[in-house]
Amino acid sequence: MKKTNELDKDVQETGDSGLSRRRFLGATALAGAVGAAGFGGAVMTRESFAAAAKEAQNNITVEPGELDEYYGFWSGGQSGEIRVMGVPSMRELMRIPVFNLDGATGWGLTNESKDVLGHDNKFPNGDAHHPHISMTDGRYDGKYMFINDKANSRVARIRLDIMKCDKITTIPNVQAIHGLRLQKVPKTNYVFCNAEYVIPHPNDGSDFSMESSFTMFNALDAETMEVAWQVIVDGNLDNTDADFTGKYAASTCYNSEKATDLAGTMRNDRDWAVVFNVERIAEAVKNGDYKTLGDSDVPVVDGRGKSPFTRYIPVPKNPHGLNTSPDGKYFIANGKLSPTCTVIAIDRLDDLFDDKIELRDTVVAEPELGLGPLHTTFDGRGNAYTTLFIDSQIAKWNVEDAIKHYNGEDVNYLRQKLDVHYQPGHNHASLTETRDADGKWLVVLSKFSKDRFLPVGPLHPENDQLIDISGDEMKLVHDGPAFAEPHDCILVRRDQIKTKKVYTRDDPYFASARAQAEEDGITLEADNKVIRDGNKVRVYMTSVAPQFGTTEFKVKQGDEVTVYVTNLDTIEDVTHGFCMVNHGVQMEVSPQQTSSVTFVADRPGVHWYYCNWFCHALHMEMRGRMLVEKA
Ligand code: K7E
Ligand code: CUA
Ligand code: CA
Repeated sequence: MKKTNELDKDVQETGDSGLSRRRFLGATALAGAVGAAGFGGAVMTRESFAAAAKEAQNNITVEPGELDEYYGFWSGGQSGEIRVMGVPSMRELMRIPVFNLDGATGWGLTNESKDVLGHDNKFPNGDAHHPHISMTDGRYDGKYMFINDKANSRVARIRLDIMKCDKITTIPNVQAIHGLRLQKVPKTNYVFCNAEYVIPHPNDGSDFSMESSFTMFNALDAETMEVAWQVIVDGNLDNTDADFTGKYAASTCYNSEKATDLAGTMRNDRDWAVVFNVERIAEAVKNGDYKTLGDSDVPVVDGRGKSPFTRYIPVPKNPHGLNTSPDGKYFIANGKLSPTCTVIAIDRLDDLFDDKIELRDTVVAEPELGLGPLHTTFDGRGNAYTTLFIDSQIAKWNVEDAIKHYNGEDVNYLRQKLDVHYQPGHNHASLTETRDADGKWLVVLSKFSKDRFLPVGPLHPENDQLIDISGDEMKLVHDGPAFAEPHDCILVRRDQIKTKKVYTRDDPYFASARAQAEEDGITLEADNKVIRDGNKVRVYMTSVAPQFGTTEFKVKQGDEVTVYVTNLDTIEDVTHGFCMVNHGVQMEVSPQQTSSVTFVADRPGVHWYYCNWFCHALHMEMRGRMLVEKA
């Protein structure tokens, strides 16, 4: 086995003209390469990385009491959550439960979270991949974050002022929402998301054939979180991104074969980058030129074959990531089973849709970069950074030079390759998906960490690596272990996020508690009262450190009890909790917040409740008793 840097020379020498043996990979080659190249020939030593880190231009040390320059938002993968990081310190600042259950905050237990998740939600899991923040004119506006759930075909929205999830929508008639990106211009009106798997329509067990199967590209209204429209496509859909005109979005398709088996998905040497004409789709929907599927009333247009809505640009091979350059010029499809990325000129798409040029005429470069290109990110200075999953490297390359090379000029577009540890999936440079791409930091989310951390049993953490890209050379400066499984992350300047430090009492997050209180004649901010309503009992209490407003209440065995706690503390950081011992009930009540939780008092006797968020020197004493009379 050659060292990876020798192989890179092969790639450069072979260029675009000849098909090297590495040009296309079959399943066997892929598996072999992960085993050998991936885990074998590290070029830099641990010491040389340490030395490079010391020379990095950007200071990664954030002293105690100092604040990070960037927020990082990490998806939690199959953990179903979002993590808020500080960059460059790589400190985890917060977790935002979304599709998962979270006992600390009571997410999935409280009525407020059930208002979002659905009171009949059956799913305790999620698979969150792609967090993205709303934009105005191609710049983060700090209002919302959106994230997909591949596991249960949902899309969630997070309010960034309180960093809580406030809406979740299930996408109808599809399976597995994967790629998710936002309209950038004029602002994020649409959330674009790909459904990955093809399923029969109707999927009611009457027909399992591929002929009646398809998947769809979906757009949600970012404000209402209703599904605005769906587009039926050929093949399947993987990742997506939008352009900087507001007109186009594009998605990768790795299964143009519509195969149900692994070998079948690799039959074609080229699959597609599917371009969506958002303008035309929206126009057709506005004109009532659509159909609906099954019980859903979401407008559906047919983008299969030669339609006005889509174009299928052939790109090699089982492509994965789809990334828009921050100058707005290019869509880049990452080859995965081909060592190439395909650069598509966005300013040629008008002509493509008007049938003035051929599909491949939109391709302006197809640089060979190395094995297993998955995702590409940008520094705003014309350079692109592509993860090479199999080579365990980041390839830094210059887009305009790659275009010159494609046009036959003798230029080297590759700038540098840096080893990462190991098997990188996504990478993301600071502000790279916006006009503000500033080329300071690059985060690489490595899927394997094997020898980088103290061993913790057979399940290993991921390795999130931080790279200084501000100079000519990439410099690895930090390893950060992460639990399953950040697929993607974004970096946002800290001044672009404005959060509340305490809730305001009119916050819609607890609107349903307020509505119930009004119906019961209760003032949440003052009253400590028990309301009986048949076998439903509503206990309203306030909290001020270190006391609950109600320290004892009496119910009957079998009563359905709802406890509302309103935290009257106004001081930043004085969060209380409410836990009913032996009842599986626990929740967060932050300053000026109302939280509520419902449970059945199924056992007679004395049941203590307590504050489970350390709030005061007398926090242990912040408690009370529920007295349950025998039925
Ligand atoms: Cu893991 Cu963006 Cu879901 Cu690539 S995706 S790695
Ligand atoms: Cu209130 Cu602890
Ligand atoms: Ca394929």
